[in-house]
Amino acid sequence: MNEKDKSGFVAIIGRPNVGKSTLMNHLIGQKIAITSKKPQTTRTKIRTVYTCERGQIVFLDTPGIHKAKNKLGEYMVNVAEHTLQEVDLILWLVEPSTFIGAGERHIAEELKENQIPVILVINKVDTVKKEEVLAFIDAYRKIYDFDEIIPASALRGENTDVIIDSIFKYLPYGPRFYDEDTITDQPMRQIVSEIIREKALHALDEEIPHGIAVSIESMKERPNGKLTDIEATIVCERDSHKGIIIGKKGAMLKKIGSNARYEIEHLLDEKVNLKLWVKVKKDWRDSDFLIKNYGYDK
Ligand code: GDP
Ligand code: K
Ligand code: MG
Repeated sequence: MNEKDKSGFVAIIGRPNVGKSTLMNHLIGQKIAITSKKPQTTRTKIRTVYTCERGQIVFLDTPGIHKAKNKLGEYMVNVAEHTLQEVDLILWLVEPSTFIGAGERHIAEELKENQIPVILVINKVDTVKKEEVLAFIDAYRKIYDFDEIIPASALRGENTDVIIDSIFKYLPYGPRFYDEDTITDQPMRQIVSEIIREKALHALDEEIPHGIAVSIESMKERPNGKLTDIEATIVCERDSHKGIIIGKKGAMLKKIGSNARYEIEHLLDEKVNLKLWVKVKKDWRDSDFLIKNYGYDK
């Protein structure tokens, strides 16, 4: 350890779909958190690690803070609010707009409860005119006394280096928490299940909303170290959904499987034999037991 190393925890918060996972993936340089156009894609707290010569940043990507509609929603809000109490800094992402909704005001009120520094990132500035950005900054200044406000584009990597520089200003001096080549402490099984879920969400488009989960039944590398066998189940809420997920002559499931396999092979850097099943579990989103069973309990 270098005496001048800084290390700390940073929570990324913000409404669903503002680009939290995209930003974290960009900063870490490898795909960990899944992203999609559907809100609430991120259900669990994902911890990723950024290491450089200045020290180490541990990012916690939280599910969005919003009003819960069911048990899964409640669980996601809990994770988000919990995270805020255990970090050195909060990175709050918003859309480029002068309209500040009830959701944003709710987050601002939550943040006033503690002393943790807050950096506001106005993301997706690639979608607006440069001269508009000052107005967004002014609007947000009125609801909270931010330590910094940074306009950025997570998708294009614009100003993301400024975000890293600013984060280090607020981290305490201290040793690193993880090895320098660690990028996540999320178990590989969980990452694999998130990849399958992402591919399913993409392939199914708008047909099936949030009612799917993926459980990994087994994941085992063959003794030759060149192939991993994975068996996974996609869980949905209705028989009709099961039909859609399987598709005509199994075409949909095949597409989900081959897209997922391609990405998992890339991640594991070896061949993958992926077997997918589909199961119906009615109302799993309202069952504490099933939510825990599918790995959403931390
Ligand atoms: P999260 O729910 O906050 O984690 O949001 P995601 O990272 O899943 O992103 C939601 C959508 O916004 C995805 O389609 C992203 O590609 C898109 N997105 C994220 N960042 C940017 C950005 O800087 N510019 C633009 N144009 N799109 C973005
Ligand atoms: K999303
Ligand atoms: Mg996300």
